[in-house]
Amino acid sequence: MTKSMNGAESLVRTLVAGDVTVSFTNPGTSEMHFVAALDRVDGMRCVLCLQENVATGAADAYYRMTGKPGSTLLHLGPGLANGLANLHNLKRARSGVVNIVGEHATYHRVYDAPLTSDIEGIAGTMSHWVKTSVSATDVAADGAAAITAASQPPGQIATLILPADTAWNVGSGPAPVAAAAAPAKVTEAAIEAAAKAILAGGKPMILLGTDGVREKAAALASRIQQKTGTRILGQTSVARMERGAGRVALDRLPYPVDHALAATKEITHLILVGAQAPVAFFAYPNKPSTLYPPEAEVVTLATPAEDAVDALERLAERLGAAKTEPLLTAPRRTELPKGALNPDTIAAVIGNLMPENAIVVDESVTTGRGFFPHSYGAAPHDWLQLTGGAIGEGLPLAVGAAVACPDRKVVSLQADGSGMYSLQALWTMARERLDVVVCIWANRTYAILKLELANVGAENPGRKAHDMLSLGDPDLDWVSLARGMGVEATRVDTAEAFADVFAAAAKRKGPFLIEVLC
Ligand SMILES: Cc1ncc(C[n+]2csc(CCOP(=O)(O)OP(=O)(O)O)c2C)c(N)n1
Ligand SMILES: [Mg+2]
Repeated sequence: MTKSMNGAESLVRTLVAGDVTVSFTNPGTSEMHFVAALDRVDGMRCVLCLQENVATGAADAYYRMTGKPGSTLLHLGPGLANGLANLHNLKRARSGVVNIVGEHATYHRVYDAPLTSDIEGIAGTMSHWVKTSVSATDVAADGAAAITAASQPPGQIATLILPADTAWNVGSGPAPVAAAAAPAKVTEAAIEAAAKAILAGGKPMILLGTDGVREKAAALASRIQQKTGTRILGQTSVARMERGAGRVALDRLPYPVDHALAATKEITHLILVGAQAPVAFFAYPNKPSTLYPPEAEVVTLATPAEDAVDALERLAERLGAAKTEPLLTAPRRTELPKGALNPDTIAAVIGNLMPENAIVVDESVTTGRGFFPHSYGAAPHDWLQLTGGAIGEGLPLAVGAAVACPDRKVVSLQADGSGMYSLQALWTMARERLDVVVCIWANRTYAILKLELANVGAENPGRKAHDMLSLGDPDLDWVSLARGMGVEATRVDTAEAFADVFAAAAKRKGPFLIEVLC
């Protein structure tokens, strides 16, 4: 007699058939049938993460690098809750993911067992699509609907809640997955409005969001800039930028309010391509919330859900810029620096030694403010950033990028305070032999918050306030933390030593951590 397929296996087969081929997992009892099914089905890579925020952050980078959703496996409400901060970042990156969250068996919920919670309520805060399966025969179809929802442009969070009995009872077998819609094309009216703004005789600026800073879109924007003099800029945080030699040397709107206001001071027309009209991360006494002149006209050429490349192509055509050459950066290596380690010498080392086709994951916070100029002409690379301001995503993003692109070197540029939120990612790097070089900026402080304390106008902060912003006493020992999770590591305190160790780490395969005292 052939055994019939249970709900869990029907779901896993649906996921694989729907091209969801990776699961970042942290399972518990309620997910055991799903775990067993993973074993029976070929084609699903399972990556164990030792904290759920590692799983959700990894799923974010996986989408950014492949353009398709991966999945997570999380344990009831508390497991999902642990992953929420990076789901927030994932949402701000406009990535897609299918979260599978285990739940008590349908008949067990009335007993209010200790792990019972309002999972739909928790999921709803960070999901575009939430469903609890009601029976084993529905699970596969629900999974198929979740994949379609997650793949909706520009990427969505779909959370499927799986009661244990819907996993273990007899299921339907795999369900077909409907294709997601392609990104919509913008209207002719949007092209015309953008063209009018650019030709109005003022000082227009094109602000590029994630889809606008990718190689092809940025080159089109550069053609328009070269033809019309329109300034082009990336928004402050973008999910993925393609940079380096042979590409457009784009800058981003700076994070500090005064710098951002200086960058947009004279703008008369702001043309948005997959970007939001810029606002300050926080309010500060006597400073504006919006980061462009109030009288400037804001025109949306393309929303994040629309096709940015098509929109820029049509706009370039409309402006007679289709054949204008874009301004691409020549290869240029900055000098290798000597002496003390500081943000400038660190940036010079990274720019000079950038591995070819690397994926840079940047959660450098204060140390990284001025990194860009040193790598305009570096070997071509991708640059992933923190998009939602919830620190603790850098190391998980490095895991997801390395899983997505096993043939590329991942360079993780990591502030120390932010790194401590999810350092369990190091263990997954070792377990999966991921090709990541992690550089920790060990300034042993929450440097940014010291600046913010002054910015918000806090009066005479004393010892207690400063203690809340210092990471000393005891100093974190990143070399031991890494070794304790199976990652080789070393510490450097000069620019020469950093360059030597980084160059060697870039050449070898597998995870390596450099604690950079700065
Ligand atoms: C989830 C989350 N918790 C807390 C904060 C507040 N916060 C912003 S920056 C920061 C400290 C960052 O310090 P570090 O990563 O060492 O960067 P540095 O400024 O020293 O370069 C904190 C705690 C946040 N943004 N997100
Ligand atoms: Mg720090």
